[in-house]
Amino acid sequence: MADTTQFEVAETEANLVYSRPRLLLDTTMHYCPGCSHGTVHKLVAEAIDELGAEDKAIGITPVGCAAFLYNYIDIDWVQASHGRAPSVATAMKRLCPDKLVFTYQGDGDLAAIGTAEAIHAANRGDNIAIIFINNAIYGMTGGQMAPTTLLGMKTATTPQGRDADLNGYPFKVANVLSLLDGVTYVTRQSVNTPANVRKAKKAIKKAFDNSINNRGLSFVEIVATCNSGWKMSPIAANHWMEENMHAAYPLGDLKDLTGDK
Ligand SMILES: Cc1ncc(C[n+]2csc(CCOP(=O)(O)OP(=O)(O)O)c2C)c(N)n1
Ligand code: SF4
Repeated sequence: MADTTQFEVAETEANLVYSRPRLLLDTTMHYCPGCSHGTVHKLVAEAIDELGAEDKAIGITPVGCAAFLYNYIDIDWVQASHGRAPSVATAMKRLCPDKLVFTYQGDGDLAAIGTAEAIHAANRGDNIAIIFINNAIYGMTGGQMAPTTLLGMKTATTPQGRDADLNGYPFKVANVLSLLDGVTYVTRQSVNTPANVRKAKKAIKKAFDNSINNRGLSFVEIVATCNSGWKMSPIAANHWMEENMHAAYPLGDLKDLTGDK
């Protein structure tokens, strides 16, 4: 008699087009529906798994909405307070040079309170990867202006829109870091379409591979949505990002000294 159970399993596997990344824990995420963080977490988990780096990976988590990232991906983590993630990553990488060491930081964490740490880690050329989520706002603390907030953009602290005379200009972190000698790979990606999700994953994987192989500092900016902070539906936020954020922060590689390695 045919083993119908075996047949059903085989048929299910043949039809499988999508499954939860192996390293992504089966935990409900705390993010608002539509937030980019969840998508990028998935890419981080897949990239580590595909590199076979599960036992090598050490992630450094930020303050901000992604502070609980350590609850979602099954690797080793260190939680760093207020912008200090690149300094903690520097220490981890120098103590464990064969590891994949990366930070995951928002624009408030990296480009405001942690500007010095990011710039000096980059200038030292520490062999770490930085994943930078630029959603142009402080999501966790209630939607205040971030250094990357666009001119004219309304936030809790710029209710009339960001004014250059009063608030300065959007801080183009990737452009600044790409000028530094210790930085070997700088790219700006987004997760607004399936094609861009695939490109973002490729960039994250390359940055992680650079860290494992000690090829200098890699910086992957992901231009992202914060639909709650922007007070939009997820779909409207995606459109708004495409029209406004991608114009101010064009996607693509800004620097690549590591080639196709
Ligand atoms: C009043 C106040 N100022 C500063 C902080 C420190 N802080 C914690 S989260 C955060 C903003 C994080 O924003 P971002 O890094 O852009 O991450 P997001 O939440 O948007 O992902 C800040 C400034 C705080 N908790 N409260
Ligand atoms: S507040 Fe913004 S960044 Fe935070 S989880 Fe919600 S959508 Fe995401």
